[in-house]
Amino acid sequence: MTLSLFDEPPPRYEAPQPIAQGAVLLRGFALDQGEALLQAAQQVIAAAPLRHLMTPGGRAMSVGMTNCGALGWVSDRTGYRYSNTDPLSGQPWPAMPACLLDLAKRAAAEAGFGHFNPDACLINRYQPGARLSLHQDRDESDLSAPIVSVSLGLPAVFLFGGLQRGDRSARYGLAHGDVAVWGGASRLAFHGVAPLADGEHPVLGRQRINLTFRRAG
Ligand code: MD3
Ligand code: FE
Repeated sequence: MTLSLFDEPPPRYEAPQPIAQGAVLLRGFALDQGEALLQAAQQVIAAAPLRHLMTPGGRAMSVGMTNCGALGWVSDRTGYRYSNTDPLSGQPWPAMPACLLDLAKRAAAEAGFGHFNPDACLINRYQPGARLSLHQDRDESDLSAPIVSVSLGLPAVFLFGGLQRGDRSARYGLAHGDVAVWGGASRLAFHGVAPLADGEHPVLGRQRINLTFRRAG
């Protein structure tokens, strides 16, 4: 029998893969809902457009961002914070679509974090070349809650470091449908995303969208 690429079963979710204390990869966990998640994200983006936020240092971020949920992460010359309104419109952020909230809760539970109730979902849009330099997520008031991240579209190289900026970082490929959960001892780990390589995703084209769910308030 000849085995060709075309005979391989399509990728699907199998099992949680622990990568560090409190950090779990759920490869393919969102695959069967990719279309619904994308539609929900597009609805949010239509109401609260992606924008390149200014860092406190005065540079525009290469990643386009927006939010849904009660709180949204924003950055400007005065610093980083969560806001209950979109600074572009002065209006509350769009509500978190039920399919997004549901996926985040199920992923957290699958990774061993029950009772996750996110009030913020940051939507990151990467075009080729966009990157996120090494940082910690520490603007949330409840650091005992994990962060759930969902990757859609082009694959990215995710950098996962330690609790000190100088710690060596490991690299993980994150593909369409992959979900990661970061809590416990990994909650304050430094992390980032390498510049996005160009490519064409069958559904999303030349971009990657990442959704991160947080308990911010
Ligand atoms: C590890 N986003 O929005 S998600 C961010 O792919 C962010 O857009 C990246 O980092 C992205 O802040 C990575 C994965 C992630 C999110 C939060 C973490 C990994 C984390 C918090 C602690 C440790
Ligand atoms: Fe982060």
